[in-house]
Amino acid sequence: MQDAITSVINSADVQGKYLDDSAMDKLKGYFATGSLRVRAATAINANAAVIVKDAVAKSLLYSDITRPGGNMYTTRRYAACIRDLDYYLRYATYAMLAGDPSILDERVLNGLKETYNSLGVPIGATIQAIQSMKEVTASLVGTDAGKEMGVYFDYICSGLS
Ligand SMILES: CCC1=C(C)/C(=C/C2=NC(=C\c3[nH]c(/C=C4\NC(=O)[C@H](C)[C@H]4CC)c(C)c3CCC(=O)O)/C(CCC(=O)O)=C2C)NC1=O
Repeated sequence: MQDAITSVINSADVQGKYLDDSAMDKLKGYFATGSLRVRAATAINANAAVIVKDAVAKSLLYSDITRPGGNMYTTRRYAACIRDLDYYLRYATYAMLAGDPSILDERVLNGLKETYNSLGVPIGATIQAIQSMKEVTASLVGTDAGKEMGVYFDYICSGLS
């Protein structure tokens, strides 16, 4: 896993150079948003279950997916779906704190699409639910932090599609 600091330093080190202006600007941007990130993560941690529940209500509930024949039908599969959404929220929050998406590649997206396809988990509906979490999260944490979280929710969606 990388973060905004290690990724800037690693790429300077590969070239054997001190940090240049653009590298310093990246670091400045990251440090300047530090308290924004911590405040957003605190709000998300305290409201994770509500964020997932509201996102499900907005996107999946009362659709064919929760009826017989749908992939969320039966409490076991419903629970697996809720658990997956909670993974996406938690890992997107880690990535937002780190300011870097690499943790998503390593711990969430690796092999996920293949798993979903082999189990018949609908990817389009999953993406809709993640987009709903993005909206619900933005309304909780405010526009700036919401945009930053949006980067990582979108990253998961493009990794799935
Ligand atoms: C932390 C990294 C990580 C991820 C991401 C993860 C995902 C993941 N989701 C799974 C299943 C599943 N995922 C879903 C999800 C859904 N079905 C729908 O219709 C909805 C659209 C959607 C929720 C948004 C369902 C229903 C299953 C169970 C499928 C089955 O067994 O038939 C499985 C198969 C094994 C299991 O059931 O636990 C994995 C590995 N596991 C991990 O360790």
